[in-house]
Amino acid sequence: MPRQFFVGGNFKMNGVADSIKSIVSNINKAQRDPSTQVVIAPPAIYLTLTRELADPSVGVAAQNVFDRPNGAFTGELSVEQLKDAKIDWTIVGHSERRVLLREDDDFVARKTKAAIDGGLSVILCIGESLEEREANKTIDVVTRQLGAVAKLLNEQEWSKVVIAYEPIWAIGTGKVATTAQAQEVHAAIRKWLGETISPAVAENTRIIYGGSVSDGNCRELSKEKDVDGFLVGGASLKPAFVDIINSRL
Ligand code: G2H
Repeated sequence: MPRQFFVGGNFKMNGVADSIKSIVSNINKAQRDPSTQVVIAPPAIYLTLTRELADPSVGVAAQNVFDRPNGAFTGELSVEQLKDAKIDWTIVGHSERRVLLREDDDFVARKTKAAIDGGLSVILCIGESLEEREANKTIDVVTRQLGAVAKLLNEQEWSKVVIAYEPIWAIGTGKVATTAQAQEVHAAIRKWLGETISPAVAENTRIIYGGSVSDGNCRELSKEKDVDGFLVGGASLKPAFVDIINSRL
C-alpha cells in the first residue's frame, strides 16, 4: 500500500485566538486533496479551540509533551491531558527544543515512548546542524537520533511515528534543502529503518521534510520517491498552506 502523503502545520509560538480561528477556518473551507493527511499544531493554549473548530478530517497535534504521567512538573503537559482534550498527535524533538531547551536524544526518545504508550501518534523531528552537515555527519546524526528512539519502541509502535527530517540550517531561514539533498537523507533514513527495525517499517513509515517549505518549493520536493510529505512552519500560518497540502495534485 502506498504511504499516505502527510502535511503537518507547526504554528510554533505564533498566533492568538483570532488569527488561529482564521487559519483553521481557511483550512476547513479549502479544497483539500482528500488523499493528504493534514495535522496542525497550534500553541498549547489553543489546542482545545483548534480541536473544536477544525474539521474532523484535520488532526491536531501538541508541539510538545512530557515523558512522565503526572506530578510536580511545572509548565509541562501530560499525554493523558492531551488525550483528555481530544488531541491525537504530538510533535516531539523539534530542533528548536533540542537546541534552545537542550532536549537530548534520550529525553526525546522517552517522550516518544510515553506518547505512544498513552495512545498518541508522534511527529518525531530529527536533523543536523550546518556544522554537522559540513563535517559530513548528517547520516550519523539522524541515525543516532533515531537509534535512541529505536531502543524504546517495538516494531509495531513504529506505525504510530511519522519521521520529520528537518535540517536545522533550513529551518525558518529560507534556505530549503535541494530536492536531491532531501531525497538522499530520506533514502538513508529508510535504509536504516530497514536494516535496524524491519523491511516493513522501512516501507510503511512516512518520512516528511521540514525546513522553509513553501508553496513555491513543495511540488518539486513532493516528487521525490522518499519524501512523504512536509512539516511546515512559517507557511502553515498563511493561505499558501493549502497549496502545500495539495502539492501532489
Ligand atoms: C521547521 C519548519 C516546521 P519552517 O521547523 O517545523 O519551520 O517551515 O518555518 O522552516
